[in-house]
Amino acid sequence: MDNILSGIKPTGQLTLGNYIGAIKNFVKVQNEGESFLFIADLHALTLPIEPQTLHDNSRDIAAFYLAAGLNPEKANIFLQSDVAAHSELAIILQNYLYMGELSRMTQFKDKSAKMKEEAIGLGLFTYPVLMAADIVLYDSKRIPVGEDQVQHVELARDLVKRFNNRYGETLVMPKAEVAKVGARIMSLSDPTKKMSKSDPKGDVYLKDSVDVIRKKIMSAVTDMEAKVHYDVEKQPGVSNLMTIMSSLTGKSFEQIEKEFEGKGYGDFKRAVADVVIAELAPFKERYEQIVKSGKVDEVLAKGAKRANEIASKTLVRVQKAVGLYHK
Ligand code: AQP
Repeated sequence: MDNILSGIKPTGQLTLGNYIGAIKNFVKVQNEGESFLFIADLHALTLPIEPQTLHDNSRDIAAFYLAAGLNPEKANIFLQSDVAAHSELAIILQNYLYMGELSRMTQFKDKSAKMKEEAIGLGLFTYPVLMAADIVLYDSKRIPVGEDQVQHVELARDLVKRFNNRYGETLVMPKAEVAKVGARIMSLSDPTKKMSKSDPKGDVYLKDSVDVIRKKIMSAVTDMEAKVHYDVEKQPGVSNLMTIMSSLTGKSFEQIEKEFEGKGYGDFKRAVADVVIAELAPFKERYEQIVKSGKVDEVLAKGAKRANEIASKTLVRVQKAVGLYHK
């Protein structure tokens, strides 16, 4: 069985996009191999964040992992910063990726677009190097991610090929796994943009109350076509709501179109809100119980112990390959 790896940056509150594009799939695959599902707290430092916020968000994500159904007896849940090998390996691997490649990364271009060059942190630029280290440390072949992270996984694949060509078979080749539906949930207020934690306009947060979720979905941007039809170009808002419904119910776009034939957007949005609330409400209750139980730190410690065991072996393998390790 192949190892599975993925992570989430604790840069803000988790969104419905993070849930559909990532967490829901983590739960699905957790029994299909050993999984390493970490909280990417080092990655969260690539843009300014308050220390307390980073600390609280990190534990919060772990609690949401558990609330979503990740079983800590099977999945290794840990903080990236609890495994020093992530940083050590990144320092080595940065020599096998190039400035040109990193400057072509969409995430870097998007996030640095409005910044003055002098203010762009090096960490934002070298993000994919650390992400490549995250991936290869656990010999993981399967990387379940949303669409926006596929480019980084592709770069990690290039790096593995390059490294293995130079030093012999040392690193395992990873592959991104993207859900057929829901790999890119769009903002409710601007459906041409991705729903993002750091862009609160148009987000549904996993922590939102039932009333807030309903209100946000009822005021989602739609169009003048007045028909529930999947067409990302002409009807991006409606298509996004259909994607949300489809990924949470398993209904196809055709089924949804049929179900709402002749009905208005009000009826459709109410039904989407019902589906989202039905998925998230029980989840929120579990989350609150988990936070109260104080179990999160224990789960993180257990996950870090196992992660360190595997990661340190890979690190030594890489150190030996490049000629660093002499013991
Ligand atoms: N809108 C989305 N639709 C589907 N999947 C998504 N993911 C994020 N947004 C969507 C997936 O969630 C996982 C964790 O993402 P991340 O926290 O590591 O970083 P991100 O991709 O940059 O997510 P955000 O929410 O947009 O964070 P910020 O605002 O801090 O940059 C990944 O698998 C991602 O694909």
